[in-house]
Amino acid sequence: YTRAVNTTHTGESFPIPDEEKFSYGTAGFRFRAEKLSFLVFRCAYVASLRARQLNSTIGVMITASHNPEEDNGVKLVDPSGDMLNVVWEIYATDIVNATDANLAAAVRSLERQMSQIENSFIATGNTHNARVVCGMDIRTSGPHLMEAARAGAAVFNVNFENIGEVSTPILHYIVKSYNFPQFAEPTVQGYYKAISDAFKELHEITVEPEGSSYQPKLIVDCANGVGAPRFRDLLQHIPKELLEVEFRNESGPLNHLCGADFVKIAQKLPTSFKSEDQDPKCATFDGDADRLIYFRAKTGAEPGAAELFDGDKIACLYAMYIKEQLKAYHETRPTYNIDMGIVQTAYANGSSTRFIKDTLGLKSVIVKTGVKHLHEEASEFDVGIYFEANGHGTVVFSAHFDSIIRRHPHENLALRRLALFSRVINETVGDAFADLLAVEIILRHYGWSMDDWAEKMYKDVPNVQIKVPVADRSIFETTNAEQTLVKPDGIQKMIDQDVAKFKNSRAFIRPSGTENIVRVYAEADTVENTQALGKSLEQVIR
Ligand code: 16G
Ligand code: ZN
Repeated sequence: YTRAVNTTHTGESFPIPDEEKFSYGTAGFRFRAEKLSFLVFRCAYVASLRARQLNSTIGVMITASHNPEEDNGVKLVDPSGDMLNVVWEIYATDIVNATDANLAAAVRSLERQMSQIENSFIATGNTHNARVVCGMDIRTSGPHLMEAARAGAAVFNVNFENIGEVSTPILHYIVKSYNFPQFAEPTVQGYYKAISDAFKELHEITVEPEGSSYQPKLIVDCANGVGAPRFRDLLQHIPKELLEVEFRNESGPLNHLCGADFVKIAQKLPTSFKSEDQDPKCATFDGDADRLIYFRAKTGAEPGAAELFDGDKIACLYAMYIKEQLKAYHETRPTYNIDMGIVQTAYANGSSTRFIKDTLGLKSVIVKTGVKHLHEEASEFDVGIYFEANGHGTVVFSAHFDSIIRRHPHENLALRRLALFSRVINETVGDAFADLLAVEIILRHYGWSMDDWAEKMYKDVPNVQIKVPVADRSIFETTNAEQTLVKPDGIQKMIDQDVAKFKNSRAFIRPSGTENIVRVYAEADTVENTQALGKSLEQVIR
C-alpha cells in the first residue's frame, strides 16, 4: 500500500510508502519538498477538522525557515495564534501516518477522542466560521504545496484562504485576528497597520536623552527570504525619519551564507557584508522572518568575523526597559502588582543569565529548546519575556496585565509605554519585524549606539556550537532542560571531566530535533579554550 494526495489538482502526487512514519517535531513536518505535498494535504485535512471542531480559524504555514531552498515544511497554528496544541500534535501525527485505507477509521477515532476532551463540532453542529488560512514563504515548492493544502481543506468543505507569501509571524497574527476581531483586521495590511501604528505612537512618547548616540538607521540581511518583500511593505507605513533601512540579500539563494541561523552559528558576517563597511548597525532575519539577530563587524578579529547581539542581548534589552517602566508604574500604583520573568534555553550565553540575575535582579527560567516550551513558561508571568539565543523570541502579556492597562489607560506614562510596547510586539510568536521595531524604540529611549549596547550590558563569554553527524540520534536522551545526558550511559561523566579541565566552562550535548545530528555547545574563558573543549566533546560522541 501507499499513501497519496487524494486529488487530481495537485499534479504529480509522490505517493508515500505505508511503512514510512512521520512525527510532528518542534517545527512541524520538515522534509525535502517531494514528500511534502502528501504531508501538507493531510495537515490541512487535520487543520480543517480542528477548525470545524472549534468553529474557528486555524493556520497552516508552509516553510522550512532557515533550511535550504530544497527543503520545505508545514506547521499548524491554533486559533489563539499560538503554536498547535500538543494534544493535536499527536492527532496530526496519527492522521498523517494513517494509510489511505484506514484514514476514515483514524478520523472516527479522532472524533471520539475529541468529543471526550473538548467541545466537539459534533455536539454544536455549527461550523460556518470554520476556516483554514494558509501562508507560505518564498520557496519554489510553495505554490504547489499551497494547492495540496487547498485540496486537504476541501475534503471537509471548510473555507480556505491563501494569504500568499508571508512571514511565519504574519500568518500567526492573522489567525489570531480572525478569532479576535478587536485585535486587528485579519489581513496582511491589517498586520502592517496595527504594528506600525503602535510603533509610531510609542515613538512619539519616547524621549531621546541628552547627548544620545542613537541612529535611526540600519542595514538588514534578509536571508534572501520572505522578510525582504514583506518588511519593505511594512516600512511603507513608517516615515524614513523614524527608521531608515538598507536591504541586503533580497534575491539570492535562500539562507545561503546569510540569515540569522548562519550568522549565529558561524559568528560571521553574511555574504555581501564587509568588515570595512562603515555603517555599524546591522540586523539579520532568517528565511521566514521569525528570528532576529543584530550584529556588526568585529574589530580586532579576522576579516569577516561578526560581533553578535543575539536573542539573549535582545531579551536583556527588553527586560531592562520593561523593568524600568514597571518600576515607574509601581511607584504610582503600588497596589496593582504586575510580575515579570525571563525564559531562556541552555543555549543562553552564561553572561546573559548572570546579567539577568545579578544586575537586573530578575530570575531566568531555563527550559527545553523549541518555541512552544518557552512560550508556555513565559505565559506564567504577567509580562513574560522569552528568547532563544538564535534570535527567536517575543514578550507575552497576561489578562491581568490587560485589565490593569484598561483600568488606567492614560494616567501614567510608564503604563502607556508598556501598553504600546505590547502592541508593537507580536505576542503570538517571535517576529523579526516587530522585534526589530521594539529594539529600535529601546535603543532610542536609552540614546544608545551599538557601542553603548555592547558596553553597557555584558560581554558574551566565548562559545561554540558544533554539529556532529551520527547514525542514530535517538540513542541520546537528556534531562535538566537538555543540559545533562542520561543516555548513552557514561557519556555525561566524560563531558563533566572535559568541562572541569577549563575555567568558567559550561557545556552540554543534545540531539537536534530538526536534523539527524547531535549538537555540542561549549563555553570557556577564552576562544582557544572554548574551541579545545568543543573539539574534545566532539570526540566523546564520534
Ligand atoms: C525549531 C524551533 C526553534 C529551535 C530549533 C532547534 C520552533 C518554531 N522552532 O526551529 O525554536 O531553536 O528548532 O533546532 O519551535 P534543533 O533541535 O535542531 O537544535
Ligand atoms: Zn524561522
